[in-house]
Amino acid sequence: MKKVIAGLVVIVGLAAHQNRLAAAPETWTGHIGDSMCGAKHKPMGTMKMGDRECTEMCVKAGGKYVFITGGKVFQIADQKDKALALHAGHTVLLTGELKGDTITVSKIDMPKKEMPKGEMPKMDMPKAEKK
Ligand SMILES: [Cu+2]
Repeated sequence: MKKVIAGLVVIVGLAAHQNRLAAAPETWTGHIGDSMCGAKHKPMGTMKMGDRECTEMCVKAGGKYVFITGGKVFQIADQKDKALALHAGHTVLLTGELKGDTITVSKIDMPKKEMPKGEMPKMDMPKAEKK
């Protein structure tokens, strides 16, 4: 019996070791923010902004997109990923590889259950002509 347990410990230990070596993609739930505000958007004077507006503004002002999960801020390797602008300020499911504190993103998804109706992209309705 002791031998069996010892064997199991070795196998589990090896598996854990291999996991650490392989840079396997992981998926986190968090939100796309900006490097200027970090984990929390600071109110700018009297302006009231949502997370999305704040993230967009900060990035325009020279900030970088970051991924925030569990109060931790991670850098995003590819700043030109169009999904970042699309999901700025949103809660997302982000898949990628983490190295140090930088994530190389492979996929960004919206968690379906958290998609409020108000977040649907607005469509440009043709305006009724005034007569
Ligand atoms: Cu901001």
